[in-house]
Amino acid sequence: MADKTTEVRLAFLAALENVANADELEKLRVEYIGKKGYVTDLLKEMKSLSNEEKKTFGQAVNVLKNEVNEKIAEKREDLKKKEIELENSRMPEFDISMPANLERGSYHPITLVQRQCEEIFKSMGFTVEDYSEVVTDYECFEALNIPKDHPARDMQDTYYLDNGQLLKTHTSAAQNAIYKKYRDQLVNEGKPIKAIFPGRCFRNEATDACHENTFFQMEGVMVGKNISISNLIFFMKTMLSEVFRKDIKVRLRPGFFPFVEPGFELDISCLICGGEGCPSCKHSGWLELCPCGMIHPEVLKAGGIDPEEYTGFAFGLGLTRLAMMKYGVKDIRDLNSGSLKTLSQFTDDK
Ligand code: FA5
Repeated sequence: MADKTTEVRLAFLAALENVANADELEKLRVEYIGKKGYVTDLLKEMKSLSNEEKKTFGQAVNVLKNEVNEKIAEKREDLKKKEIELENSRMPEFDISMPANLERGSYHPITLVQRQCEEIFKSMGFTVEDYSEVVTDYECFEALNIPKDHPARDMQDTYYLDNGQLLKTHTSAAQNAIYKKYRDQLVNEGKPIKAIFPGRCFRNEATDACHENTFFQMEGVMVGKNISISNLIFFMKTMLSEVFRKDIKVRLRPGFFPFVEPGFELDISCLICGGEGCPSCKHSGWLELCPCGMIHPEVLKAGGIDPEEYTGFAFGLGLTRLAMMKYGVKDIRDLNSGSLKTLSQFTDDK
């Protein structure tokens, strides 16, 4: 009987060596430890054994079952790592001196990261919302706890239209409308609000390697009962590890925004210089990427949501900066240049 266990074990180890992907691994798992698997079948043979033999044989089969489980888990991790390495090696190296590839069109790198982020959040149950670029003062500031004379307005100067409307300075301008759109579902059906809204933003400010007057952000909000900072950190971590598919250094520090309390700045170690300091990160080694925090009660109230009953988090991801970091683009202005030399290099990525 002991021979049989050894036989099954050796056959399993040999088959495991040849497994090339997750589907094959799952097949092997079922073949060995599924209901009708070889290891499970061994137990059926116990009937013919004496009590003493049953004990030793049962133990041996259990040891084998545990080993098969462990080896399958190890292989799963291994395959995942290899898949990520392969994906990273396929990522286009950004090199502005390369000649333009005019044979085919290509997606803009910001579109690529935006779509990737959308997929990540959709898989976690978030809806993707669209919002206008021209908004009212109420949407962009007042509904976000920034009254007319608030000094925080100085941080976000923008372009105004004759009718008093303005080009939105941040995707947070859509928050109020999103709360109003989904509050009935939240209150009547107990369904948490989980939404992201990517969009173009505008600021009247001097440009440099990491600042543009026109750039993209992606806002995300989650509102429900007992939503806490842990939920916020979980979603931020998941998003970054899925986008970069490698270990990156992040830091969370306190940050002030009138529409969150408490508020944080989430920075990532600059991937252009490896954290040494360069023009892309204003020589600090860190890049401000995704401010976030717990939604201020006044903001929830303005959206028709009772802050005594519901809480939520919000974040404002700098999508353009994310594209810079992901593709190694040193100067943000290259992304708005319309230069085919720059943009055609992303043809091969989906
Ligand atoms: C805001 O815009 C807040 N609305 C973010 C927020 C949302 C905070 C929800 C809390 C809760 P900030 O001005 O820091 O914050 O911009 C957010 C991100 O947008 C920055 O970290 C950066 O990645 C990007 N960003 C801001 N200004 C520019 C710019 N001029 N050029 C390129 N990216 C920019």
